[in-house]
Amino acid sequence: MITCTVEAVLGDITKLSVDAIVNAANSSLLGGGGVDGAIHRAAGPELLAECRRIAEARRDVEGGPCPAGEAVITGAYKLPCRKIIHTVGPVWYGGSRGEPALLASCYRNSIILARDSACHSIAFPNISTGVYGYPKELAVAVAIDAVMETLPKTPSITKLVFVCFDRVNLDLYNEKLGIRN
Ligand code: AR6
Repeated sequence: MITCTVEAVLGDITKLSVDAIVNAANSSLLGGGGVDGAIHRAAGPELLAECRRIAEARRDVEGGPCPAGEAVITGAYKLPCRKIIHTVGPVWYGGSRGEPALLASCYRNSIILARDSACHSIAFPNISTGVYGYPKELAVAVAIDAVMETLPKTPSITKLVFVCFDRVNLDLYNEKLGIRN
């Protein structure tokens, strides 16, 4: 049974006052464009300093510091949320390189990390659907399925938000979540 509210909203994830927001990072953990750039700009330079320390500590991880599908957690500094979970989505190569399983891992591992860090609410961007080129419609299905499979194991998570940056993604999420507007 799922005791968690799951909803999709249109907006900028850096503005949310949830316990944890998720960043669509790259495996260096050292920032980039898209939502990653927006989060680092809004959080301030201390975020990059913490990411550097984590990356240094994980430099021997194969495919690291943070391989696709994995997640790490940091403070949120100037953001209104408490924590930032940095996960690395797969680059879309056409779907034959394990992209769906890696994308599902991002959602699963982020939720588990949130639970283990006493976060009760979590907000996700549409991981991999920007620079990494994952087709939006396919990514929505993977994201919602992964979340619905994980939430029964994490009852302390009571609110999960999919933050869409564009109307196309919002409509896809609402359709799959069964909400019409
Ligand atoms: N709030 C919510 N969603 C956003 C925001 C925002 N402020 N800004 C962009 N998006 P992307 P990826 C949406 O490219 O595909 C970075 O350089 C955007 O419209 O940010 O996983 C990293 O360092 C899209 O729907 O992430 C990596 O190198 C979604 O966020 C690489 O991009 C994801 O787009 C990761 O690529």
